[in-house]
Amino acid sequence: MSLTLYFHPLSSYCQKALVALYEGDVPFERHLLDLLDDTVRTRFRELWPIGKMPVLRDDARDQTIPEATIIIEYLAAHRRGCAPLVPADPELAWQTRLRDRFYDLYVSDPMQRIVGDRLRPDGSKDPLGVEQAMASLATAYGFIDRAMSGRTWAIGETFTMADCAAAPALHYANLVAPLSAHPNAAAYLERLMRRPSFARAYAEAEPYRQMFPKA
Ligand SMILES: N[C@@H](CCC(=O)N[C@@H](CS)C(=O)NCC(=O)O)C(=O)O
Repeated sequence: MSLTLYFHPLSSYCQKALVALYEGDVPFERHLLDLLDDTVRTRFRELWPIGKMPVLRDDARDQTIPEATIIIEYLAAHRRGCAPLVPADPELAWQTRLRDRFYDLYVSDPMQRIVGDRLRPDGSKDPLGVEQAMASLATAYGFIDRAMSGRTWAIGETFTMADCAAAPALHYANLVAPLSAHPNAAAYLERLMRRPSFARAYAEAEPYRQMFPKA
């Protein structure tokens, strides 16, 4: 399998895919994208017209795989010996997928809306949108705090695709809306930060960290 990941180290969804690749010790080539560059953006859209990263290219199977979740599902399906990030047990599999969706839709999405607003020029800000995103995060934090009581990882003792989603989502969300009032969620984030796969993705983002917009 000859794999290339189109990504940027600071991107939360790219970190989600990186965590899965590192968990499975999967060899791959890196294609770093600077989407602020018009030429790079145009060429990337030839690969994936939606223009969002990460995208995995599998030359051996002539497949282009967008969407972090689908990249992880693809690795689980086609990469023998890869860590079982999507459990074979159907009961655990739907629970994994539910939590994966949860972290994307109810943590990453509002977090991105808040961060995105910081990048808008004065006069184009959306305070109501930010307020609504903050409220969504507060609801999600309450759910996570209850769900993580007595649990190590999102679905129990096994690290899965849901934890790949949770690690960057919670890390960035915690920067815009601290988890301090949610001790189980905060402790979960600490465990995620210590997980070698995410610690590696996090360290690789270090040279770009100053690009993250401050409040
Ligand atoms: N649904 C996509 C979301 C990916 C996404 O939002 N990627 C962001 C970076 S974290 C991106 O490519 N932003 C650039 C853009 O929207 O132009 C996934 O799960 O992979």
